Amino acid sequence: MNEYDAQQIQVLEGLEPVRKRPGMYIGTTGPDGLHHLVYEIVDNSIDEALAGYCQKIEVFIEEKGSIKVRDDGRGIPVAEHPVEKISALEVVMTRLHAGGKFDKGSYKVSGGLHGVGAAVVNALSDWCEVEVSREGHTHFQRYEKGVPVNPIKINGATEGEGTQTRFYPDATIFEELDFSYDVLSKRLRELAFLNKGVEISLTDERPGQEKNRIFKFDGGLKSFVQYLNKSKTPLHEEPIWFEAVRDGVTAEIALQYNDGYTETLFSFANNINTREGGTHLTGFRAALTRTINDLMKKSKHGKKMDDSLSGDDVREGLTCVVSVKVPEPQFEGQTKSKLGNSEVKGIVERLVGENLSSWFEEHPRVVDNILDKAVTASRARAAARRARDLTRRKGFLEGGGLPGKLADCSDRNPENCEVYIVEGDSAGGSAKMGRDRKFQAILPLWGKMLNVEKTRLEKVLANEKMQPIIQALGASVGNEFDVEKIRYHKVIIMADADVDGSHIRTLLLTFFFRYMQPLLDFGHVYLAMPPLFKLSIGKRIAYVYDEKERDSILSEWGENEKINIQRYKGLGEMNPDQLWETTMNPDTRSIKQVKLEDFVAADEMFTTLMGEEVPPRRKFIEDNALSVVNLDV
Ligand code: 0RA
Repeated sequence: MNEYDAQQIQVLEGLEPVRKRPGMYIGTTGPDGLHHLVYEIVDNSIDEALAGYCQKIEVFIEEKGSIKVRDDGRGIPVAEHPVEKISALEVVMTRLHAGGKFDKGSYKVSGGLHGVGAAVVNALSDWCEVEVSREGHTHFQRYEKGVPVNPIKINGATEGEGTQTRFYPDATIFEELDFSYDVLSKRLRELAFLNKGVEISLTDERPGQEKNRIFKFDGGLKSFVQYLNKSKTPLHEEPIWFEAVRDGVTAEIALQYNDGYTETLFSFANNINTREGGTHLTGFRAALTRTINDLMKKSKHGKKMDDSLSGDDVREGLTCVVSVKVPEPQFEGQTKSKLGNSEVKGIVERLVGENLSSWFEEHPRVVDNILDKAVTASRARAAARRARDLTRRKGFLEGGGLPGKLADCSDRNPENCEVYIVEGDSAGGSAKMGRDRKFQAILPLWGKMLNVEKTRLEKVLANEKMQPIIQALGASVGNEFDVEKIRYHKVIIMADADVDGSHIRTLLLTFFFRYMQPLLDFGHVYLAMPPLFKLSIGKRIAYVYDEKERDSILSEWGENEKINIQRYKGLGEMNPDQLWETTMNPDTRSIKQVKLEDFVAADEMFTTLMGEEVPPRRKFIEDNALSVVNLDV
């Protein structure tokens, strides 16, 4: 086997380092790290698929919570390793083979741990079992905490080929062992979009939770953007799509405009979501802006437009996925999710320029639609710019001044600080009096709430309700939003526990999602949880947050007629001390952190609830009305 040349046999290390410092290999031992184990195993199968030998990958959450991943690739090699004198399979499972090129002549495309993923999973598993079918037999080995418990067993004849890995994570390493079907499903769907034609299935076999899904997209990224746009109105039926290779870099890109105002752009490098962008994205954006400007100049708009279209103009209403596969990707940035390879920018820029131009040549009608949209966007922007007092805008976007109604805190370290966004002047007043002014700021909202889902950025910037929020956070907005500049690490929405409160929460979350998304990505947004009831007998007092809790306290205290039950209708009913005690004091309050786990699901939800189209909203309400138990009393 030619894989084992001298260079590749270098340092082979055991698995102790992985068990000693799991964080170094999988990031965390929390839920993210747990799910990462599955991705590592699946990545190996994806590589086999990209090499052209595997069509189908099946993932199971087994009855007792273990994971099984099965593929129909060639099977991990089982021949004896010339130096280690054990089978290649055992080397793959039990050694950190530095260099990463151990098992392939070609480079590894999918993300992961450069070929040591299986060994890392094995090291962090209570038990792990691999069964390889190749050369007419199945080859089986079991490991416990990374150590083989038997020599490889060669069993009966088999015709098929493939690899099956089962593992149960080590409870002494992970905080919890509960695999989420939704989390796995989201990533597997994404992998199926990114690797067209590969069938990836997920089956939950846990009692009471049985379900199954199969993902297979022959359209690749074209299917991905159609999926992203499914609750929107596209400007053209067929997404623009192309795939091309240059200097060893493969780029696959799909884009489709819709009639909305937001830009939805996903980028991937070697199947890893590059949330922080990078050179591939820069190259794509440059080429898109240039290509559309070239078309504009040649069009009927050419003579009438004084200025070029800006990047924002040409990306309004754009849904796009950019995926590149790079031989030696370099990941940078805070979360190592920014592609750094400088050569990629030029490569992608040229590929996109050429392919977009020729696609547009063949689709003149689509060009007209896109140009109309971009030119309208550009005019709207220009008009808004003129109408507004520029200096004022500059001041408030860059943290020059603070809004008049903000009661700021005294601490200047954003990590310690929180801002309560409060609807209504009366609740705002109680909150100002009840707070700890060292680290808690209060921003009361007033005026008519804007639904940002139906507006352009310009209108948002001019809105009297939104402006103070942008100003108070001090980190700008939209594409310029810089999460590192925020003045508070906790942004707490405090609204009543009723229908109006829900409406305000939803409007504010829509705003954060569309215009300050990193705020959600980094977990800075919270919901205050004011109590629903106050129960008391004499001096004994309990604040409770839902009906269930109320009933359990009532039965704990005994069915005593003297229990006084007060239902709070709104924040305004509480005096400052009560508000502090129940809702604001970090030692006694409970707050909910809002996190963005699934962009696609969130996007769809906001589009449905807040967007222009009424029928999907009606359907959503009809489908969900029955599960609303306590609307408002
Ligand atoms: C290296 C060489 C060969 C197969 C694989 C790796 C392989 C690894 C994994 C991990 C999960 N599934 C996999 N499928 C295949 C094949 C070498 C040959 O047959 O010549």
